[in-house]
Amino acid sequence: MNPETEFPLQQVLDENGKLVGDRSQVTDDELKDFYRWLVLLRTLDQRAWNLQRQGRIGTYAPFSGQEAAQIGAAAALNKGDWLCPSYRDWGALIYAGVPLYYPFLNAMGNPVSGKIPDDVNALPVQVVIAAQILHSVGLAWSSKLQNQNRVAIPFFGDGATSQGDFHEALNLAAVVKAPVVFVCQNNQWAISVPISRQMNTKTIAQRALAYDIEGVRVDGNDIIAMYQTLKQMVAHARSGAGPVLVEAVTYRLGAHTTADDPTRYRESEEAERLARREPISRLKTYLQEAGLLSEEDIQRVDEEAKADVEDAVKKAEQYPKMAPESFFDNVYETMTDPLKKQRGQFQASLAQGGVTHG
Ligand SMILES: Cc1ncc(C[n+]2csc(CCOP(=O)(O)OP(=O)(O)O)c2C)c(N)n1
Ligand SMILES: [Mg+2]
Repeated sequence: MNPETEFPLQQVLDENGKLVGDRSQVTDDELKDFYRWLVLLRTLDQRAWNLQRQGRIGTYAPFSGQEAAQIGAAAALNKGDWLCPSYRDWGALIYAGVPLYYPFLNAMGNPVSGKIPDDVNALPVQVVIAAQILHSVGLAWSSKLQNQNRVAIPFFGDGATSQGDFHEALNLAAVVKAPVVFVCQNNQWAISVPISRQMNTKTIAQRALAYDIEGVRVDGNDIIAMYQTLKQMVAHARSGAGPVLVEAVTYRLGAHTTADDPTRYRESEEAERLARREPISRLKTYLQEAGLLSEEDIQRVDEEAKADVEDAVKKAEQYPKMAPESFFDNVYETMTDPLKKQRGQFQASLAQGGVTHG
């Protein structure tokens, strides 16, 4: 088996913004809307990085470069379908209807950022690598048993495919034909570990063979390929034909988190070469050359994105701060005695000024 011919990279828009495939399943208006979303999310992500550097938020995991993979997949779902994100998937969550200020609130340690609006079917962001992949199978399987016809998409990274949870989830979903579209964003790195040291297979998509399910490899920086392929794969899962494994090939443009320095383990040659494949510039070039995006449009989209993000920063910063002792409150439904004792001790140390608010 040659994985590169069995699982060829699906691409419609190449890295220079040239159309190299069929785009009949996406309208001009949808593409213009995708451009607006890509810019909004990039603006948000860069603002979050700066806020952390200014000491206004805590640790944050940037997703610049991965916006198309997230939006393309989220856009292929229907209202009522499930999203099961990792810590790097704010793009998908916001596209699905989670407020723009949630990532900031999350990086301020405020658990309200885990309270998903009632009209959005999504789980809070998961930090335990690969855990949400199992949860997505449970959600999809229960939806199938209740004839709700809901598809679930778990988002996870290349590193997550080395966890047992990933394999258990694919196996179970294949056995019960749960309507799950597993979306792996292969951003080439798991913190400082490159995929070459993480797996023996040439592709992630080929792992679908082991579970006898559909597998597909997509250029995750090409929003047209992502959206069109995901539409097909979501329809496949919804039809009862079984789950799908999608490998979205992308690149983490920045650091793993604000606590990381990728220059210590990544060649600048690689970073510069792969940055040229990022999703926004190619869509922008295509739209401009097709006469669908003027200079005024570009400026307006930029300005609106900045204004929306500033509004989100304000909302997050005006949000009532959490009391530090509230850390203890959401661990169990009913607080255990040892936890009550620890909470009391903690409050006492706060009163003595041992720990400061903020
Ligand atoms: C079960 C578990 N093991 C280890 C970690 C520490 N950890 C946090 S992020 C990460 C790398 C994940 O890489 P990948 O799945 O490729 O996702 P990416 O961060 O690239 O989006 C690891 C090992 C964790 N959070 N959970
Ligand atoms: Mg990764």
